[in-house]
Amino acid sequence: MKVAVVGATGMVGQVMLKVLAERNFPITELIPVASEKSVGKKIEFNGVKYEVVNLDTAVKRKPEIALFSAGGNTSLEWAPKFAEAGTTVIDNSSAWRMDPSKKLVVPEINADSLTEEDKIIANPNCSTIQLVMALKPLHDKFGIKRVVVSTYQSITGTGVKAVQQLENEYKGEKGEMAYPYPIHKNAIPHCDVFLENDYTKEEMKLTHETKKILNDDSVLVSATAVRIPVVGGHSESVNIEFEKDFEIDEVKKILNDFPGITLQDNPDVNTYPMPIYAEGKNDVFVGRIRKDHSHPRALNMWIVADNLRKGAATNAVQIAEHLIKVND
Ligand code: 2RA
Repeated sequence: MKVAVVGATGMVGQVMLKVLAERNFPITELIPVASEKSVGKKIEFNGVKYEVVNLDTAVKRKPEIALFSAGGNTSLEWAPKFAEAGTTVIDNSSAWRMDPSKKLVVPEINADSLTEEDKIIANPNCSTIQLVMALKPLHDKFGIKRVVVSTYQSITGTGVKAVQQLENEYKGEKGEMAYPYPIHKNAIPHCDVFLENDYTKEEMKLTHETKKILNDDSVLVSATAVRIPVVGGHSESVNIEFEKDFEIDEVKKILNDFPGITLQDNPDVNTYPMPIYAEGKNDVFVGRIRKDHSHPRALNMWIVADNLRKGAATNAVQIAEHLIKVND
C-alpha cells in the first residue's frame, strides 16, 4: 500500500513512522512529505531510504492513505486535494474535527461508523483521546451526566520549541520561548489560546470533542488544561458524575476489559499511572479510581497516556488499520 506521511519530519510525524514500522503496516511505498526546506532529505523506513517530497509531488502519486500532522492550514488546503485524488486522509490537526460532515474517530469507540465515503477522517486532540477511552465504557454502562477534568500536559504536545525551552532552562540558558513564562519548576494554566469565555482552545476541545465522539450532547464537560515540565505523556484528574449507581469493583472490571486500557490501580503497593512509565507505550493507563465521598453517584480517577502515541500517531495508525480491515 502506498502511504503518505505529511509532516514526516515533525515530532508526531516521526512517531507515526515508528508506529507504522512497529505494527508492520503493509506499506509497499512510503511517501514522506514535509515543507520545502526538507525536500530532498532522506528518511529511512523499514531499511529503505525514501526521499522527502513536497505536497504537490505527493498528491500526484495518489497514495491510498495519507496520515497528516502538519497543522490546520495545511490540512484545510491539502486534505481535500488528496481526497479528490482518491486518497483517504487521516488528519491529526484540529481543522476537520468539529466539521459535521467529518468523522472524529477513536477506533475502540467509533471506528465502525466509518464507510468508504469517508475520505477525510479527523484524529481527536490528544487530551481528548485518553479521556474518552475511559469515559466510553462507563457511559455505556452507567450513563455519564457530568465530567470535570484537569489536565497535566506534556511539553511535547507543544512541540520541539517547548522541549528546547525546558532544556535551556535546565541549563540556565536563554533561548526562544514556546510559552509566555518559564516552564522549568512551573505549571502554566494555559494550553493553546484563550477564547471569549476565558477558557482555552485546549479546554473547549475537551468539551466539544468528547460530546461528538460519545455521540451524546447531554454529557457535560468542564476542563482546565495545565502545561507541566514533563515529556512522557499527558495526565488527567477526572471526576465523573453518573446517572446510575455503581460499584468501584464493577467500574474497574469494565475499564480493565476495554481494549486499549491498562488498569494500574493498587494504592497498597503505590501502583498508579505515571507519564514516566507511559512514555513509548500505546495504551491508556487508568488508576486512583475511588468513589467521590462528596457525591453519591460520582467517582475520581487518574488517566495517563503518551500524547504522541495513543494521543496522536498510534490512534491515527489504528484508524488506518481499521480501513484496511473493512476494505479487505
Ligand atoms: C497540546 N493537545 O498538548 C495539544 C496539541 N498537541 O499542546
